[in-house]
Amino acid sequence: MVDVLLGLQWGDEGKGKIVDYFAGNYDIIARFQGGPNAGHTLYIDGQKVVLHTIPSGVFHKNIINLIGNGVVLDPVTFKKECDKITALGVDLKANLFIAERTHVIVPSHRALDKASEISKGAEKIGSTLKGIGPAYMDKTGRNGLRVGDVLRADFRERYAKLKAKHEHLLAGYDFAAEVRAEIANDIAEWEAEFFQAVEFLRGMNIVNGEYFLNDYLKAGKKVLAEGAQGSMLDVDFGTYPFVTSSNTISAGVCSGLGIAPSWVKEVIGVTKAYCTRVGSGPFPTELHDAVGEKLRKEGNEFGATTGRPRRCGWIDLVALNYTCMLSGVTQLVMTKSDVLDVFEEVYACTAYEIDGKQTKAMPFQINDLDVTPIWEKYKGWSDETAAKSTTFSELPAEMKAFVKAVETYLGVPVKYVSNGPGRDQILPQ
Ligand code: 2SA
Ligand code: MG
Repeated sequence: MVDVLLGLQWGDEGKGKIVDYFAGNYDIIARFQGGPNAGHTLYIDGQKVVLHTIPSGVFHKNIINLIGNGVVLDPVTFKKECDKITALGVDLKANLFIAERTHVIVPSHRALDKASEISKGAEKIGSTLKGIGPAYMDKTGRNGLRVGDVLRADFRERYAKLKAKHEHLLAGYDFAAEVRAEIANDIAEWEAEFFQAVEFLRGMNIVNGEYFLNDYLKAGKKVLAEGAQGSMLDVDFGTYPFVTSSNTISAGVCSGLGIAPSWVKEVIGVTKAYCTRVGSGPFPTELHDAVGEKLRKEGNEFGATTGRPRRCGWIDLVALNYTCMLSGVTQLVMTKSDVLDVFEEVYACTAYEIDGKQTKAMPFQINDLDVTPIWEKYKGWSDETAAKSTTFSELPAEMKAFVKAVETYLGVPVKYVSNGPGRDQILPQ
C-alpha cells in the first residue's frame, strides 16, 4: 500500500522532518512532483541538511528512495546534493533510484524562468528561479528531455535542439541589451557544469519507475509518497497564477509515480500551527505587524532553498479545510507548535469576509479581492511551553485546546504535534 504525506499550506510545513520520522515504517520513500524548488530540512545527528530533489528517507539504511516521473530534476543541483549526502556516509548507489521518465531541467529552463519573472515585473510569481515552470511547460508541450534520454547516444543533439527552441523564446522578450547579455552568459556558464552533472547522473540507478514501484507493491512493500511545496501552490487548485507548476495534492501521486489510486491508504497532511508563504500571491491571514515579525523570528522563517524571508500569519482554517478536502486527508500533523509558546493569545481564521459576506469556502480567486479574516481567539500558554513537553499529555492545556479546535473545525484528527526541530520532538496524540 501507499501512504501519502503532503503539505496543506503554501509549503515549508516541515514535511522533511516528518517524513524522516515516519520513514522507518516504510520500505520505499518516493517523491512524486516538484524539483529543486523544494527545500526539505532535516537534522541528522544535530547537523542541518537541506534536501531538494532527493527523498527525505535517504538517511535511513534499508529504505529505498525513488525520484518519481512527476519530478523535474536538475542534474546540477542533484549532483551537489548527492555529493553532500555521500560525504555524510550514505551509499546512494544502494538506496537511491530515479525514474527514467523524470523530466530534466536544462540551463536554458533556468534562464527562461528568470526571463519570465523579469518580464512580469511587479506581478512576478516569486519563483525560486530553478527552472521549474519552463521544465513543466516543456513536459506538457511535448518538447522535454527525460532522465532516460541522458543514456541515449544522441543526448547532445537532443539538448541542442531544445536549447535552440529556448533561445528563440528568449529572443522574443523585449529586454535591454545588458539583461539579454546576462541571460546568455548565465546559460554559457551553467552549461559546462550541466554536462558534468549529466555524466554523473548517467552513473546513478536509472529505472523504469512504474514497474519498479508496482512490483514492490505487489510484493507487499510499503511506500510513502513525499509531497513537496504545499497544497495551496497546486497548479489547479492553488492561488493561481501564484502557484508552482505541478499537482501538489494527493491526486498528483498516481500520475507522478505510475500507481493506481486503489493502492493509496492514509493521507497524512502536515500543517504548521500558524501559516507562512514565500514568494508573491494572496495570503489572507498574513500579519504585517510586530506579531508577524515575531512569528518569523521565533520560527526562523527563511526559505530553505533561497534564504528569502517568509511571510507569516495565523493559521487559516478556511484554506486548510479546502486542502484537506482536495487530498482526502485522513490524519494531521501539526508542526512548529513550540513557536506559539511566546504568544499571549493565539488566533485562527475560521471564515473569510468578502464584500461584507462571510464564507468558509475558497473563492475562485482571491488575488484581487479584499479578504478580511474572521478570527477565533485562543488563550496562549506563555507560562508553560510546548517545547519542553515530552508527551502529548504534557503539552500546556491551552495548546491542547487549540489543537482540539483545529481538529473539530477540519473534522480530521491531529495525530502528531511536533514541538521542535529535533528528530525526537514529535508527540503522538
Ligand atoms: P517555482 O519555483 O516556480 O515552483 O515557484 C512558484 C511558487 O511556488 C513557491 N514555492 C515554494 N514555496 C515554499 N517553499 C518552497 N521551497 C523552498 C523552501 C523555497 C525557498 O522550502 O523554503 O527556499 O525559497 C517553494 N518552492 C516553490 C514559490 O515561492 C512561488 O511562489
Ligand atoms: Mg521547504
